[in-house]
Amino acid sequence: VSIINSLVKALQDGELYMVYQPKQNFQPLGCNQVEALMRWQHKTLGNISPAEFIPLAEYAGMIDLISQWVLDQVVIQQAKWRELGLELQVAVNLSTQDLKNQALIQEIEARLFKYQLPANALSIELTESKLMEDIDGAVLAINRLRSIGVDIAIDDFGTGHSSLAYLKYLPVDEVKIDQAFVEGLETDPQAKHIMDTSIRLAKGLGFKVTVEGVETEVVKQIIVQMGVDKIQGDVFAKPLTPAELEVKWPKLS
Ligand code: G
Ligand code: G
Ligand code: MN
Ligand code: NA
Repeated sequence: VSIINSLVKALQDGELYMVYQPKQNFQPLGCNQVEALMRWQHKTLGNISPAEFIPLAEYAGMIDLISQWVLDQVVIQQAKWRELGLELQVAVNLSTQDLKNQALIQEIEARLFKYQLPANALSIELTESKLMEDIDGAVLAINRLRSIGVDIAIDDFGTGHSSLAYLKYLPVDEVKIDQAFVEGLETDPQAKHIMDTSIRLAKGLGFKVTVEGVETEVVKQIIVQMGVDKIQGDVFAKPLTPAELEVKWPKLS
Protein backbone atom coordinates (compact mmCIF):
# COMPACT_ATOMS: atom_id res chain seq x y z
CA VAL A 1 0.00 0.00 0.00
CA SER A 2 2.73 2.48 0.91
CA ILE A 3 4.58 1.70 -2.32
CA ILE A 4 1.42 2.68 -4.22
CA ASN A 5 1.20 6.01 -2.39
CA SER A 6 4.82 6.72 -3.18
CA LEU A 7 4.28 5.66 -6.81
CA VAL A 8 1.65 8.38 -7.22
CA LYS A 9 4.06 10.84 -5.66
CA ALA A 10 6.94 9.56 -7.80
CA LEU A 11 4.92 10.32 -10.93
CA GLN A 12 4.57 13.91 -9.77
CA ASP A 13 8.13 14.30 -8.43
CA GLY A 14 9.88 12.97 -11.52
CA GLU A 15 11.38 9.85 -9.93
CA LEU A 16 10.17 7.78 -12.87
CA TYR A 17 11.87 7.71 -16.24
CA MET A 18 12.05 5.55 -19.34
CA VAL A 19 14.95 3.57 -20.76
CA TYR A 20 15.00 1.99 -24.21
CA GLN A 21 16.43 -1.41 -25.08
CA PRO A 22 17.33 -1.96 -28.75
CA LYS A 23 16.36 -5.16 -30.59
CA GLN A 24 18.71 -6.47 -33.26
CA ASN A 25 17.23 -7.77 -36.48
CA PHE A 26 18.97 -10.07 -38.92
CA GLN A 27 17.28 -9.60 -42.27
CA PRO A 28 18.51 -7.02 -42.93
CA LEU A 29 21.14 -6.80 -40.19
CA GLY A 30 20.54 -3.77 -38.00
CA CYS A 31 18.20 -2.21 -35.53
CA ASN A 32 14.94 -0.40 -36.13
CA GLN A 33 13.10 -0.99 -32.88
CA VAL A 34 13.59 -0.38 -29.16
CA GLU A 35 11.49 -1.46 -26.18
CA ALA A 36 10.49 1.24 -23.68
CA LEU A 37 11.04 0.12 -20.08
CA MET A 38 10.10 2.04 -16.95
CA ARG A 39 12.59 2.84 -14.23
CA TRP A 40 11.94 4.18 -10.74
CA GLN A 41 14.78 5.82 -8.85
CA HIS A 42 13.30 6.13 -5.35
CA LYS A 43 14.86 8.85 -3.19
CA THR A 44 15.60 6.56 -0.25
CA LEU A 45 14.92 3.00 -1.43
CA GLY A 46 17.00 3.24 -4.63
CA ASN A 47 15.90 1.46 -7.79
CA ILE A 48 12.54 -0.27 -7.66
CA SER A 49 11.91 -2.69 -10.54
CA PRO A 50 8.77 -2.46 -12.66
CA ALA A 51 8.50 -6.22 -12.07
CA GLU A 52 7.67 -5.17 -8.51
CA PHE A 53 5.59 -2.03 -8.88
CA ILE A 54 3.63 -2.80 -12.07
CA PRO A 55 1.73 -5.74 -10.53
CA LEU A 56 1.00 -3.56 -7.47
CA ALA A 57 -0.26 -0.75 -9.69
CA GLU A 58 -2.48 -3.25 -11.53
CA TYR A 59 -3.82 -4.52 -8.23
CA ALA A 60 -4.45 -0.99 -6.97
CA GLY A 61 -6.33 -0.10 -10.16
CA MET A 62 -3.88 2.63 -11.14
CA ILE A 63 -2.24 1.01 -14.15
CA ASP A 64 -4.21 3.39 -16.37
CA LEU A 65 -2.42 6.35 -14.82
CA ILE A 66 0.95 4.65 -15.35
CA SER A 67 0.25 3.66 -18.94
CA GLN A 68 -0.93 7.18 -19.82
CA TRP A 69 2.30 8.53 -18.40
CA VAL A 70 4.39 5.98 -20.32
CA LEU A 71 2.58 6.74 -23.60
CA ASP A 72 3.18 10.46 -23.04
CA GLN A 73 6.89 9.92 -22.44
CA VAL A 74 7.24 7.69 -25.47
CA VAL A 75 5.54 9.97 -27.99
CA ILE A 76 7.47 13.00 -26.72
CA GLN A 77 10.69 10.99 -27.07
CA GLN A 78 9.67 9.80 -30.54
CA ALA A 79 9.04 13.39 -31.65
CA LYS A 80 12.53 14.38 -30.45
CA TRP A 81 14.19 11.43 -32.16
CA ARG A 82 12.43 12.06 -35.43
CA GLU A 83 13.65 15.66 -35.31
CA LEU A 84 17.17 14.23 -35.00
CA GLY A 85 16.50 11.96 -37.99
CA LEU A 86 16.46 8.88 -35.79
CA GLU A 87 13.63 6.75 -37.13
CA LEU A 88 12.77 3.74 -35.07
CA GLN A 89 9.75 1.99 -33.69
CA VAL A 90 9.19 2.08 -29.94
CA ALA A 91 7.54 -0.93 -28.30
CA VAL A 92 5.45 -0.08 -25.24
CA ASN A 93 4.42 -2.60 -22.60
CA LEU A 94 0.74 -2.27 -21.85
CA SER A 95 -1.19 -4.18 -19.24
CA THR A 96 -4.12 -6.40 -20.20
CA GLN A 97 -6.09 -4.12 -17.88
CA ASP A 98 -5.41 -1.32 -20.35
CA LEU A 99 -7.23 -3.34 -23.00
CA LYS A 100 -10.41 -2.97 -20.96
CA ASN A 101 -10.12 0.81 -21.19
CA GLN A 102 -12.62 1.75 -23.92
CA ALA A 103 -10.85 5.09 -24.47
CA LEU A 104 -7.42 3.51 -25.09
CA ILE A 105 -7.65 3.76 -28.88
CA GLN A 106 -8.58 7.43 -28.83
CA GLU A 107 -5.87 8.11 -26.26
CA ILE A 108 -3.22 6.55 -28.47
CA GLU A 109 -4.52 8.22 -31.64
CA ALA A 110 -4.66 11.63 -29.96
CA ARG A 111 -1.01 11.33 -28.94
CA LEU A 112 0.11 10.23 -32.40
CA PHE A 113 -1.78 13.15 -33.91
CA LYS A 114 -0.44 15.68 -31.42
CA TYR A 115 3.15 14.79 -32.30
CA GLN A 116 2.49 14.05 -35.98
CA LEU A 117 3.71 10.47 -35.66
CA PRO A 118 2.71 7.59 -37.94
CA ALA A 119 0.97 4.70 -36.16
CA ASN A 120 3.89 2.39 -36.91
CA ALA A 121 6.05 4.57 -34.67
CA LEU A 122 4.52 2.44 -31.91
CA SER A 123 4.28 -1.23 -31.16
CA ILE A 124 2.41 -2.66 -28.19
CA GLU A 125 3.68 -5.60 -26.12
CA LEU A 126 1.13 -7.66 -24.23
CA THR A 127 2.03 -10.43 -21.82
CA GLU A 128 0.91 -13.85 -22.96
CA SER A 129 -0.23 -15.33 -19.67
CA LYS A 130 -2.64 -12.49 -18.92
CA LEU A 131 -4.10 -12.45 -22.43
CA MET A 132 -5.11 -16.06 -22.15
CA GLU A 133 -7.33 -15.29 -19.16
CA ASP A 134 -9.86 -13.67 -21.50
CA ILE A 135 -8.98 -14.70 -25.02
CA ASP A 136 -12.14 -13.35 -26.71
CA GLY A 137 -11.83 -9.96 -25.03
CA ALA A 138 -8.16 -9.85 -25.94
CA VAL A 139 -8.77 -10.63 -29.61
CA LEU A 140 -11.38 -7.86 -29.85
CA ALA A 141 -9.12 -5.30 -28.18
CA ILE A 142 -6.10 -6.32 -30.25
CA ASN A 143 -8.07 -6.01 -33.48
CA ARG A 144 -9.18 -2.51 -32.50
CA LEU A 145 -5.59 -1.52 -31.74
CA ARG A 146 -4.38 -2.95 -35.04
CA SER A 147 -7.05 -1.06 -36.92
CA ILE A 148 -5.26 2.20 -36.10
CA GLY A 149 -1.99 0.78 -37.46
CA VAL A 150 0.11 -0.01 -34.40
CA ASP A 151 1.98 -3.32 -34.33
CA ILE A 152 1.28 -5.85 -31.59
CA ALA A 153 3.66 -8.32 -29.94
CA ILE A 154 3.02 -11.14 -27.50
CA ASP A 155 5.51 -10.80 -24.65
CA ASP A 156 6.96 -13.52 -22.40
CA PHE A 157 5.80 -16.21 -24.80
CA GLY A 158 5.95 -19.70 -23.38
CA THR A 159 5.34 -18.76 -19.78
CA GLY A 160 1.54 -18.83 -20.01
CA HIS A 161 -0.60 -21.93 -20.12
CA SER A 162 -2.61 -23.36 -23.04
CA SER A 163 -0.59 -21.00 -25.18
CA LEU A 164 -0.14 -23.25 -28.18
CA ALA A 165 -3.81 -23.93 -28.76
CA TYR A 166 -4.71 -20.26 -28.73
CA LEU A 167 -1.73 -18.73 -30.47
CA LYS A 168 -3.33 -19.09 -33.89
CA TYR A 169 -6.29 -16.96 -32.80
CA LEU A 170 -4.19 -14.02 -31.73
CA PRO A 171 -4.02 -11.33 -34.42
CA VAL A 172 -0.48 -10.21 -33.64
CA ASP A 173 2.65 -9.34 -35.63
CA GLU A 174 5.37 -10.60 -33.31
CA VAL A 175 6.00 -13.24 -30.69
CA LYS A 176 8.70 -12.66 -28.07
CA ILE A 177 10.02 -15.92 -26.65
CA ASP A 178 10.68 -15.51 -22.94
CA GLN A 179 14.24 -15.38 -21.71
CA ALA A 180 13.61 -18.46 -19.55
CA PHE A 181 14.03 -20.52 -22.75
CA VAL A 182 17.54 -19.19 -23.33
CA GLU A 183 18.87 -21.01 -20.28
CA GLY A 184 20.93 -24.09 -21.06
CA LEU A 185 20.95 -23.47 -24.79
CA GLU A 186 24.72 -23.99 -25.10
CA THR A 187 24.78 -27.39 -23.44
CA ASP A 188 21.34 -28.92 -23.14
CA PRO A 189 19.98 -30.64 -26.30
CA GLN A 190 16.44 -30.53 -24.89
CA ALA A 191 16.61 -26.80 -24.26
CA LYS A 192 17.83 -26.43 -27.83
CA HIS A 193 15.00 -28.56 -29.15
CA ILE A 194 12.38 -26.51 -27.29
CA MET A 195 13.81 -23.24 -28.62
CA ASP A 196 14.07 -24.55 -32.18
CA THR A 197 10.51 -25.89 -32.09
CA SER A 198 9.13 -22.66 -30.59
CA ILE A 199 10.78 -20.54 -33.27
CA ARG A 200 9.50 -22.82 -36.05
CA LEU A 201 6.02 -22.88 -34.57
CA ALA A 202 5.74 -19.10 -34.30
CA LYS A 203 7.27 -18.53 -37.74
CA GLY A 204 5.07 -21.22 -39.23
CA LEU A 205 2.03 -19.37 -37.94
CA GLY A 206 3.27 -16.24 -39.69
CA PHE A 207 4.64 -14.26 -36.76
CA LYS A 208 7.93 -12.41 -36.53
CA VAL A 209 9.94 -14.02 -33.75
CA THR A 210 12.13 -12.32 -31.17
CA VAL A 211 14.10 -14.08 -28.45
CA GLU A 212 14.60 -12.09 -25.25
CA GLY A 213 17.41 -12.11 -22.73
CA VAL A 214 20.24 -13.14 -25.06
CA GLU A 215 23.43 -12.48 -23.13
CA THR A 216 26.25 -14.18 -25.06
CA GLU A 217 27.53 -14.34 -28.60
CA VAL A 218 27.42 -18.16 -28.53
CA VAL A 219 23.73 -18.20 -27.64
CA LYS A 220 23.03 -15.53 -30.22
CA GLN A 221 24.64 -17.63 -32.97
CA ILE A 222 22.63 -20.72 -31.95
CA ILE A 223 19.39 -18.76 -32.15
CA VAL A 224 20.30 -17.06 -35.42
CA GLN A 225 20.97 -20.51 -36.93
CA MET A 226 17.43 -21.43 -35.94
CA GLY A 227 16.11 -18.60 -38.07
CA VAL A 228 15.02 -16.08 -35.46
CA ASP A 229 14.04 -12.66 -36.82
CA LYS A 230 15.29 -10.53 -33.92
CA ILE A 231 17.03 -10.81 -30.59
CA GLN A 232 16.96 -8.57 -27.56
CA GLY A 233 19.44 -8.76 -24.72
CA ASP A 234 22.66 -7.58 -23.19
CA VAL A 235 24.78 -9.14 -25.98
CA PHE A 236 23.41 -6.50 -28.34
CA ALA A 237 22.48 -3.65 -26.01
CA LYS A 238 21.24 -3.10 -22.47
CA PRO A 239 18.33 -0.76 -21.77
CA LEU A 240 19.70 2.74 -22.49
CA THR A 241 18.76 6.28 -21.59
CA PRO A 242 17.85 8.42 -24.62
CA ALA A 243 21.24 10.17 -24.44
CA GLU A 244 23.08 6.82 -24.37
CA LEU A 245 20.99 5.51 -27.24
CA GLU A 246 21.71 8.56 -29.39
CA VAL A 247 25.46 8.05 -28.90
CA LYS A 248 25.30 4.31 -29.65
CA TRP A 249 22.83 4.56 -32.50
CA PRO A 250 25.26 4.85 -35.42
CA LYS A 251 26.90 1.58 -34.36
CA LEU A 252 23.62 -0.28 -33.83
CA SER A 253 21.72 0.58 -36.98
O1 G B 1 12.96 -3.67 -17.44
P1 G B 1 12.76 -4.85 -16.55
O2 G B 1 13.36 -6.16 -16.98
O3 G B 1 13.14 -4.55 -15.14
O4 G B 1 11.17 -5.08 -16.52
C1 G B 1 10.57 -5.94 -15.63
C2 G B 1 9.13 -6.16 -16.01
O5 G B 1 8.39 -4.93 -15.98
C3 G B 1 8.94 -6.72 -17.41
O6 G B 1 7.97 -7.74 -17.34
C4 G B 1 8.43 -5.57 -18.21
O7 G B 1 7.57 -6.00 -19.24
C5 G B 1 7.67 -4.76 -17.17
N1 G B 1 7.65 -3.36 -17.57
C6 G B 1 8.69 -2.54 -17.79
N2 G B 1 8.29 -1.32 -18.18
C7 G B 1 6.93 -1.37 -18.22
C8 G B 1 5.92 -0.43 -18.57
O8 G B 1 6.18 0.71 -18.96
N3 G B 1 4.63 -0.85 -18.48
C9 G B 1 4.29 -2.12 -18.10
N4 G B 1 2.99 -2.44 -18.05
N5 G B 1 5.22 -3.03 -17.78
C10 G B 1 6.53 -2.66 -17.83
O1 G C 1 8.83 -8.86 -19.64
P1 G C 1 9.65 -8.04 -20.58
O2 G C 1 10.17 -8.82 -21.72
O3 G C 1 8.99 -6.77 -21.04
O4 G C 1 10.91 -7.60 -19.73
C1 G C 1 12.12 -7.31 -20.27
C2 G C 1 13.10 -7.31 -19.11
O5 G C 1 14.24 -8.11 -19.40
C3 G C 1 13.61 -5.92 -18.79
O6 G C 1 13.50 -5.71 -17.44
C4 G C 1 15.08 -5.95 -19.15
O7 G C 1 15.83 -5.13 -18.27
C5 G C 1 15.43 -7.42 -18.99
N1 G C 1 16.53 -7.83 -19.87
C6 G C 1 16.76 -7.40 -21.11
N2 G C 1 17.84 -8.00 -21.66
C7 G C 1 18.29 -8.87 -20.72
C8 G C 1 19.38 -9.82 -20.69
O8 G C 1 20.14 -9.98 -21.64
N3 G C 1 19.51 -10.54 -19.55
C9 G C 1 18.66 -10.40 -18.48
N4 G C 1 18.89 -11.15 -17.41
N5 G C 1 17.64 -9.52 -18.49
C10 G C 1 17.45 -8.77 -19.58
MN1 MN D 1 8.26 -6.50 -23.00
NA1 NA E 1 9.56 -10.79 -21.57
